[in-house]
Amino acid sequence: MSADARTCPTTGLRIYRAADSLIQANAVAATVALLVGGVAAILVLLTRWQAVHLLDVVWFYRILTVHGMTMLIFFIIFFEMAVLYFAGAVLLNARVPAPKVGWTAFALMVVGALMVEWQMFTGKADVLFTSYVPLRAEPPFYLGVILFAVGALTVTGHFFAILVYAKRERTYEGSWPLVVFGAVTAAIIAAATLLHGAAVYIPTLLWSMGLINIDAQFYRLVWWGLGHSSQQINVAAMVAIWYLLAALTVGGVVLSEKLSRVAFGLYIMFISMASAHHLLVDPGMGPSWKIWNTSYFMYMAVLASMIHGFTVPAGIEAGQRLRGVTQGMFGWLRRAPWGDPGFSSMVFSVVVFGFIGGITGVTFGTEQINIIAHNTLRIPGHFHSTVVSGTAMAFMGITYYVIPLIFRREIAFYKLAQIQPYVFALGMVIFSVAMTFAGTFGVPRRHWDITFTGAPFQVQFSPAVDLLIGVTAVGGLIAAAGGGIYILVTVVSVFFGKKLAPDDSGLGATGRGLPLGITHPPRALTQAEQESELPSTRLGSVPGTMVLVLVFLATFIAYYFVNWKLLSVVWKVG
Ligand code: HEM
Ligand SMILES: [Cu+2]
Repeated sequence: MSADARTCPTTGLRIYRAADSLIQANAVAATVALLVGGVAAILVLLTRWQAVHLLDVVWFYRILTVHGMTMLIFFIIFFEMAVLYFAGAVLLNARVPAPKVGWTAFALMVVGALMVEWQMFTGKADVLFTSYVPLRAEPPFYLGVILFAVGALTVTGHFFAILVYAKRERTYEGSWPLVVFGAVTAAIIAAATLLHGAAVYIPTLLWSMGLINIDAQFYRLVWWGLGHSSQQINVAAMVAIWYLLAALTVGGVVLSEKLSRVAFGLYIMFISMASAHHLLVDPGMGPSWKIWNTSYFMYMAVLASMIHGFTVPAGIEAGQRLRGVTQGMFGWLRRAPWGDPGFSSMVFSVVVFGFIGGITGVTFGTEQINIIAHNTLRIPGHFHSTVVSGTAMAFMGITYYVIPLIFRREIAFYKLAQIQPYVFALGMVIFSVAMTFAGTFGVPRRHWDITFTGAPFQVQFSPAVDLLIGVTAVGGLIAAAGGGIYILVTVVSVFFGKKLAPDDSGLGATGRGLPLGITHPPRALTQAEQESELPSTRLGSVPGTMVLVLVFLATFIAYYFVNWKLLSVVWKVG
């Protein structure tokens, strides 16, 4: 083996130095973004908490713009770039064909992000995350977004090149592992999404320079081709990490490769039409367009998430049972490694994403119900349980494996790391549920002052709203504490953590700052167990998961029904 690669002592994978350092750079950039976006989150939260009302009106919208851009674009996408290098180069033992291209792309993304931050903080881009035309930012804002997107598109292309090289050089046997397949899904959607990005941001740049006109409805349509589809990149990346963490922490099995692959394929085919749920109150689109696009085939993408939401826990249950953890209906859950932050993060990510994010998303995206949810706090309530409790939480979980496996460091403050997922998930659940309820009482999103001081009209919310906003704030602060612990642990581990010896897998070591999946990796399945794996795909052999699925469906039906009921009250029918 050449000197520019090492063999991972834990997984036996061959890892090239360029892959190592590109993953590290992107992960560090993501963490810096998380810190900036997190501070902004606290400021926005303390302003929306009417009892504190921290920022003035200008800075509220400015910092809200910073929060949305820095979290949803910079934090999430930098992390996804690391995931692509990991899934391509590390999991397939492959070389990074053009490290220089990788670094150029990284530089473009950093420069683009800095330009955007600079414009936002100097008050030249108070346009919020969606930058809806005719709200206008200065040209460098749009240029920064474009540079960032070109960098991300380059990494996506590079990822495909890694796949081609890996195949040509036969660095792996058989077909891609499911995690790689998931990353490929994310990358395909990313390519399509980033092209939408070009289609909207290049004209908008020209518009902000005064060169052309842009129609507001055109902007919204194309922008959501970017804005919604990019959420599906996040979902695909998150699901790939679910499978990876399930395998690393408890030896979760893949019940049916085919089913899981088909589910990933459904994302690619049916996601872009779901963008329509952002345009449901727009006057420019007709009712049949709206109903068609937010029903029928859109549910295929929902179906895909529900398939993964079944196969991931079922794979964990089957894996546990095959390894002898067979007690009762839920022994596989009770005896799971709850002290492994990779495991707990993954479980919370699955549960909160499914139960809160998924159910509210399908409900609010229904053409008829949308009218009572649109632009209320129900919307940020919904997406903080998808992209934050789901995707960001999964990213946090995989970090506890990336630190030892890629950065080759022990995890600092391991006890804190172990409670981190609990703090973050608990805070986020309180935050997003309370926010959603406040929205149900009609409280608007993106609103600086819901007491409407000095307004020519009176608006009186239900007295419950004060309480709900207070609970939202407390939940948000708990979540922020969880985010703070994550940043502390990762930064200290990466820069000051105890180095692992090159050949040290941590096997058998105890009491050290490493997750259980590394010190005590799940035992490989024996030949006999592998052969008995087939029958385990029969649904009856995962009874615990079946019960959980039924609870999920019941919750889903109840919430959906209640919302139609609420709608009928608004309409004064029934
Ligand atoms: C502790 C963590 C977080 C807290 C406390 C928090 C809090 C908030 C609050 C209070 C708002 C304003 C809602 C409104 O007034 O309409 C908001 C908006 C938003 N947040 Fe977060 N957030 C957190 C993490 C995140 C993360 C990790 C992401 C993305 C990955 C994210 C993405 C967004 C976006 C996209 C918006 C909407 C911005 C807009 O309306 O333009 N947040 N957040
Ligand atoms: Cu959407």
